[in-house]
Amino acid sequence: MNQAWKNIRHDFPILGQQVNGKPLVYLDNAATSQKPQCVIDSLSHFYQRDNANVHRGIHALSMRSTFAYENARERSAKFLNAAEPGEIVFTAGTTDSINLVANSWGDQNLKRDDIILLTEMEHHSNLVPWQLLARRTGAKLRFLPVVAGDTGLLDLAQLGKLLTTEVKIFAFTHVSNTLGVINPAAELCAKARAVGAISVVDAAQSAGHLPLDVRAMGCDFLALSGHKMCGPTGVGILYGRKTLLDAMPPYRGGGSMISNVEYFESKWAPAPQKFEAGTPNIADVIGLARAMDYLDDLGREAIAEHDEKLAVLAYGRLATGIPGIRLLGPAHHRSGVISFDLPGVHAHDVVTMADQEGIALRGGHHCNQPLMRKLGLTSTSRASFYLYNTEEEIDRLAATLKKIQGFFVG
Ligand code: 7TS
Repeated sequence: MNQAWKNIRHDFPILGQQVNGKPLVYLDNAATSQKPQCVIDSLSHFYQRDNANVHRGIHALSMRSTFAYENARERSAKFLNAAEPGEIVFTAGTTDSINLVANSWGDQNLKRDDIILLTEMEHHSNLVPWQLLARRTGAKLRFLPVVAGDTGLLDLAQLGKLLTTEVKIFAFTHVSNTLGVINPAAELCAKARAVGAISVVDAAQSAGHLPLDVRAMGCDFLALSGHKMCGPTGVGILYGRKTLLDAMPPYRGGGSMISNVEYFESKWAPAPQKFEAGTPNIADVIGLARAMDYLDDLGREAIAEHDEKLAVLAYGRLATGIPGIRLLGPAHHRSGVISFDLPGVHAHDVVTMADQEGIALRGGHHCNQPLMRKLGLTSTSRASFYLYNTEEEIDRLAATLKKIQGFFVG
């Protein structure tokens, strides 16, 4: 770990507070991460010095904001190792990115009885847009199962049977927001390509946690949200292979996405502008690029190691320290998301009592309702770690869960 890690908690002003009279332990990072001061500063600096609309003015402020916005695109291409900045479309987040692919590529390329292959562990964001596409086109959905039990691993042995030539899209999550499992993205993308399907990777839970290289992964599309990787809310990225983006129709119409407009028809600007209608989220795009610098200064390998170390430690401590607890996901080789069921205690009670101790958890179905049903659950409690969490916080989590169990179950 390099020098940048030394005072890492001081980079996040929000972490210094007390909640319910106790020092805050923020373990809801899978929902959204906290923001370092440098990202907060980049937003206020933009509004204090450079604020102007992009791609239209020739005055100094407009040129500055256009420069910063397009620099952020270059920064994002480097962050993902895309072949060129033109493969980066700025969106409102993962949900928006997936809807863009489903509506644009999906409507143009899918026909009745084609198959959209998903997995049983998809977040509703990577399920409902495909259901809507299937309804519009007559295509069908198919699901790669999760193996029986609680390891959360995909049943890869079924892939050969499910990934047939009728499959046109294989969309899957890189990291599950409920199970914490890391899926073998490169292998899945290669298998999709072998049958002529496009691959769509939901990287909401992996961007900012694991090193990401879209060319090594071999994906056709990849979606991420800025707010889960130390960046602002309301901004995200759709990475798309340039040849695919070039051939796709626009998803939304408006200013900035055209090359020429007549009363009855228009011509589109090239990608990625074709997909960025209207005034974009300029400040937050710039803030997201600052978050990428922050993460790369720490080192994404080091972040992944830190997440996994905490998750494995927490898994072991809860498995041995809390009798009867049901832990989801693998014990090792996992991300920093740990969901659990404490028999006899509703997840909302766990979260409410943990909050009394200053600990922020999430309880519910985590936008994973079909997976919950498959696991025979309606909800779980979830602790999710990120770069500023510590082993002492895991001690507090374990002690608090013990107390909660004692209170409800005796
Ligand atoms: N995909 C996955 C795997 C996610 O975990 C989430 C958000 C999304 C997509 C949607 O991201 P958005 O930024 O467009 O909303 N997951 C969660 C969660 O687990 N708790 O709150 C949000």
